[in-house]
Amino acid sequence: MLKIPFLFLVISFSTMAQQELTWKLFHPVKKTWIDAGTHGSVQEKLMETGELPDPFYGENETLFSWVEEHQWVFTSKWIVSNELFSNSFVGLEFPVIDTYASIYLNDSLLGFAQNAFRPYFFDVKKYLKQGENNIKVVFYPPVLYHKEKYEKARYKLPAPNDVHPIAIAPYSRKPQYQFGWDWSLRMTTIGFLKPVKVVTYNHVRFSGRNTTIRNVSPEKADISFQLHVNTAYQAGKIRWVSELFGEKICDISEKIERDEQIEQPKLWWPRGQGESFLYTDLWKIYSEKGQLLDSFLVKFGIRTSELVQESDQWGTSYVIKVNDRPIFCKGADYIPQDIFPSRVQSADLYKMVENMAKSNFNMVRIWGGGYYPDEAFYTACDSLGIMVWQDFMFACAMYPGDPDFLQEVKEELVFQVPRIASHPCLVVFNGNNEVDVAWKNWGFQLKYKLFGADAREIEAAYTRLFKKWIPDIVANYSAAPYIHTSPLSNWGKDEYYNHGTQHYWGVWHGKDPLSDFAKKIGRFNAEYGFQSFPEFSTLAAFSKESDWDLQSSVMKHHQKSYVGNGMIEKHAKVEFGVSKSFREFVYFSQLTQARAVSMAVTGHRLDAPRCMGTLYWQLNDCWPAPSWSSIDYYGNWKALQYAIQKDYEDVAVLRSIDDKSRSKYHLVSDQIDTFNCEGIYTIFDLSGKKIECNTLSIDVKGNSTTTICVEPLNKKKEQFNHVIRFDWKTANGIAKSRTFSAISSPYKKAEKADVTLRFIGKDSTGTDGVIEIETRRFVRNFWVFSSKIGVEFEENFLDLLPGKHQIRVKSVQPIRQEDFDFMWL
Ligand code: BMA
Repeated sequence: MLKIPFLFLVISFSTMAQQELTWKLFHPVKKTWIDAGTHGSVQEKLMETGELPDPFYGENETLFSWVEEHQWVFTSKWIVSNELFSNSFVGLEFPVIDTYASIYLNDSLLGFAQNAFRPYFFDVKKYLKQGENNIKVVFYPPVLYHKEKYEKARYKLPAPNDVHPIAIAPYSRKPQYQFGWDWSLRMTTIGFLKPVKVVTYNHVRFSGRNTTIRNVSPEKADISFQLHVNTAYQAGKIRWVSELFGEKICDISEKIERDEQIEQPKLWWPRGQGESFLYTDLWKIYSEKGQLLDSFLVKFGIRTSELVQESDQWGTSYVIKVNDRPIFCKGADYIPQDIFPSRVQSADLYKMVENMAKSNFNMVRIWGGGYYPDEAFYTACDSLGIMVWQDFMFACAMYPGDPDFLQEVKEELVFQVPRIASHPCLVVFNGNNEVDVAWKNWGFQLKYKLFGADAREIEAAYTRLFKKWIPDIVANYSAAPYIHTSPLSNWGKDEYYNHGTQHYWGVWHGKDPLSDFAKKIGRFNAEYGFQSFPEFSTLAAFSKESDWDLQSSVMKHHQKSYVGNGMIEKHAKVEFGVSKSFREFVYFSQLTQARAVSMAVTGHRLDAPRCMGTLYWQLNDCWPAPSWSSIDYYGNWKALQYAIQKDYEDVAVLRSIDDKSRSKYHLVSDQIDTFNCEGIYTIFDLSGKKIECNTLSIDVKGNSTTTICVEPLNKKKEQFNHVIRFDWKTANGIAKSRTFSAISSPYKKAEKADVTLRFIGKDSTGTDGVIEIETRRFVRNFWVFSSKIGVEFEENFLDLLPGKHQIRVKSVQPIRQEDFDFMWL
């Protein structure tokens, strides 16, 4: 059992002067110069000039492939004033260089970059002159850079997601999804993904900081704060003034440390378990002569985190404990929010985490084929109480184990581990996504002809990297628990579901029926999911209505999974019948996905404490396309997201289907305290007539399930089409409600004329308002959507009895009644 003490985060108000460089980009084919601003990839620059179109539209992706066949040169003219030159130190800070690049200043080589997962910094004063200076950065696209090595290699490292014939993704410390994935286009971006800064300073430069808790008890927490000084520094002392802890004189060294205590610490808790409390401190750092060198606004949280993997009556547990309390983890897998990382802003990251909190998540898994998110992501998770399971950036391929590669990984992790582990949200690090399971089960040996010494070399590289090198770095730079891979157990045989983490892919990648989502339950389900199509405004953003056909080349192009759209069709047909149009297919696809994942979540929650976690695949998208996401590229919630919001309630009503096909309704709590849950459940026939009303008064124990009722529900024990609504109160007295319909025989469906929709705008801009639906008959899974992108509905996909109903809506742009349309089953 591993325990991690605590963490934290810092916002810096640096007193060092900074300036951003602006770039020109040389077009290697046209031999012309392009204004390239402060940052953004070559591909984005070519889109800005109009040379290349939106890669998301139609099949435009294919027009981008030539870009990675050329070297690209960025230059910047930098006028160095006398004043700037008079500083003792001048540095160049490159937060993200993507990826292989030689960096020159006035023709002197400053260095070579080869890792997009860590920043680069160069002290450059000795190369500078007053007046005009020239910076040149030559980028070598990954395929060009590794081609020779790849072709000469004794064997090819398996990288099944890399769609290029020269599949070099595993050699490259660059986001793996950009080489192609089963939900992503290929776009190997080249350039500076963040602005390059000139930094001047005259004393020490603080390049990072982190915090570790040594011990936590109800009486006190021992905390250690570190400031990193990792470029030229002068001997001497600094005065470190903290608003919380007072002042301290420290010797300057590469890592300046101070140990502090907090009496009766207020703990940080994940959402739903208590307050996600953060301490705030202000640090001011002075030189011996009293000059202010830097200041930091620091927020930190105190908690312990532990991963329990023990033999038990079922097999091997996988339980996350926070502050000694086992937590049932609920959430999803998060992938990069854009194929162009430079486009993702802090506000987008915040919005994504806010979506998680709104949907009652308490955990997110940052999946290993993307990149390490910016501070804004973790800061949002800290404040909204979302636990982070952090993968390191390795996925579904075999990786090298040579010293150069290991050294690069070390440079990356020495930067990333303390940064991420300093946030209270971080609860576990994971070495890779599906590397171990792939080697053991995906037939790599046959496909890539890897036997004997070659196979042994690959296995040794795995052990060296994921079982020795990375865990040593994690232990040196944090106190976080670590697992070498996920899943720890493959899907397939019954016994496999009894051990550790599980990625259940038996429905999508196998032949299992949809109902198996409720049955194949791992001890901690870190991936499982089903694809759907995004809504019409999203489809319209990348295709013409004439492409709205599963056989059109555009729809086929956007479907990146080898399994294909046929799998969606197959299950949608079983669940909802043959769709009469493409639009209906889109709707059915979302309903099928919601049903599939909901069934799984219900199974997982009812199985606690045997099962202690559920993370569905996948939360979001990096471009508009059919995929496993519950929120599409433009932020629209699919049917699944609305279902998850209800399924993940801390005290939820869930429906399961038993062996006799009867519906069972359960009250499920992941709260720690026992409380009396009061409520009612009401049964209506489809005309809206109340048939029965029953009171609920249940002593809900911590982490428990109580079955409320089983079909047939009414006192006469009759089976009939009905709607059942549960209204209950949480421990804090918050009113909750959930409605289900149970349809066992044909009924007269509503026609177009039976349903009217009215939008009542709340204010003059029309960005906020209410949708009023009036229906004369029962409508099932009523879906209202907008032709405009960015409209948020408070609820959707509802079962509505005859009468008037209201749904609150919000939009980023003005909306009118004509923008809305709807459909139902
Ligand atoms: C898992 C993930 C991803 C993939 C998904 C769907 O393997 O880790 O690699 O996109 O399944 O196939």
